[in-house]
Amino acid sequence: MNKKGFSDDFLWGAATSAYQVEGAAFTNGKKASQQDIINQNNYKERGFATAEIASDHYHHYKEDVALMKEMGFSTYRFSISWSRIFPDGVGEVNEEGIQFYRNLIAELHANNIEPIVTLYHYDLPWALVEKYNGWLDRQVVKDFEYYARYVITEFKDQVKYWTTINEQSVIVQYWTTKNYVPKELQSNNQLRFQINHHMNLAHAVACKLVHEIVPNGQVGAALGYSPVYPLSSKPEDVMAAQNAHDLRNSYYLDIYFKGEYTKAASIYLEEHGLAPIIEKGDMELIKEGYSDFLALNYYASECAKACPINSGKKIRFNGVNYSGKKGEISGYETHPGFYEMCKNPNLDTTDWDWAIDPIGLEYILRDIYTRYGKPLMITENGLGAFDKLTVDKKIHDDYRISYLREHIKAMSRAIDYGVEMIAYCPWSAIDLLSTSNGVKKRYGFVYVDRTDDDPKQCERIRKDSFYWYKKVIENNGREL
Ligand code: BGP
Repeated sequence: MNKKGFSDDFLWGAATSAYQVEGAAFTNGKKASQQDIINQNNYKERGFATAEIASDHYHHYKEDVALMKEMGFSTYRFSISWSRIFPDGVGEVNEEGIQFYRNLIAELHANNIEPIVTLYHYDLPWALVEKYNGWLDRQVVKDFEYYARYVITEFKDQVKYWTTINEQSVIVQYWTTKNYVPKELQSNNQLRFQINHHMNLAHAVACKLVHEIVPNGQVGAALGYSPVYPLSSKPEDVMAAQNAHDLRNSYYLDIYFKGEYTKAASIYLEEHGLAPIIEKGDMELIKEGYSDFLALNYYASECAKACPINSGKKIRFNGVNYSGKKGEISGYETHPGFYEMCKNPNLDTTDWDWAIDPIGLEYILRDIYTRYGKPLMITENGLGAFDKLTVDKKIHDDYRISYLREHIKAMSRAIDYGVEMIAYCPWSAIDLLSTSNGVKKRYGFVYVDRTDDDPKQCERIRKDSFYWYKKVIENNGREL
């Protein structure tokens, strides 16, 4: 086969998100985001680090950009903290807050690193949660527009690539950790899809703003995406996998690229009282906010089997492994009569039960490109692991190298079959706070020396994967 390989302008980099890496949560005018509050609770309940210091990137950004430069990055995907810029969600801009991003973006450009900016990565200003329960209220779309217009205008000449909202599908699944939801509302599953609908409106607004304000701007959502395989070739399992695919994947992609909700998934939601309330004009707005590309966050594939309507099971959404001991996942998403998620017996997993499946990446790139025909970028992909710092200050993370190597190979095979790829940004540039497992679950090329209890000095130490990735970038993915 004719190997195309990575184009000369292919962007190599890595990703982070504001609340997971920056720290300085209450510094220079920034007020709390909902993640500051959620993570304070995580610390109390599970001993996971708070977001207060995280990796202290706010104070180390120059050093961090220098490390990215050393690895040869041509891009860096990060998010902007809304409450650093508008501490109360709307109103007066916090000059010191916006200055941080001016400095960061200038530093990136000075090092020839193209920024890919995410407008929203789980961290809604706490003020808006207090005011009207955040994403539960349609007012949030207006306030998001206020924030997004400011940021997009500010950086219109410095930022070409914008991603709107990080992982709507994951927000629906894990809605009480990605969002602050008052206890009394947590059993109302319809609200998951209502929040998602408000996010679809916000996404469309941001797409329109980029098209209107940024010369040659490119915009798309960053979607958490896993292919769903049937547990067996029994037709009922295959049908269940299709149902899961419709509700977990197409339900988002069809909005971004066709401006409509997937039929079968919508009917299932309506029949179970879970469908969002859609107001007049909403679908027109969603159609107008078209995407130029799709950013994909891929970690694992998923598996589904049939779940008969009379199985006696109840609807449930997520399962989490908090311990990092294989097999301790708390359960699987279940929709009686539609599908039930389950473990794939053919794949090994990470310590947190995420199936390791490079072919799954090739599969989704091929499938999505065939169905929607838009360029794709990877804005997350990586292996969460317990890294060990040796006495001579080394981290021998060969397991991470082998995970990334196989996924880059998979992406390259997809390119050989004609998929248009813009960028590869694995998770994460440096170690940072996990969304659900504290700081001991690490993803970075750079070790940040801290524990859940003790932030120490957050010293940066290059891992073996750092040197490996540097070589990959140097030879543009030809030698892995
Ligand atoms: C994605 C999120 C990231 C990131 C990653 C790893 O869902 O966009 O913010 O954290 O997953 O997940 P975790 O931190 O739970 O291991």
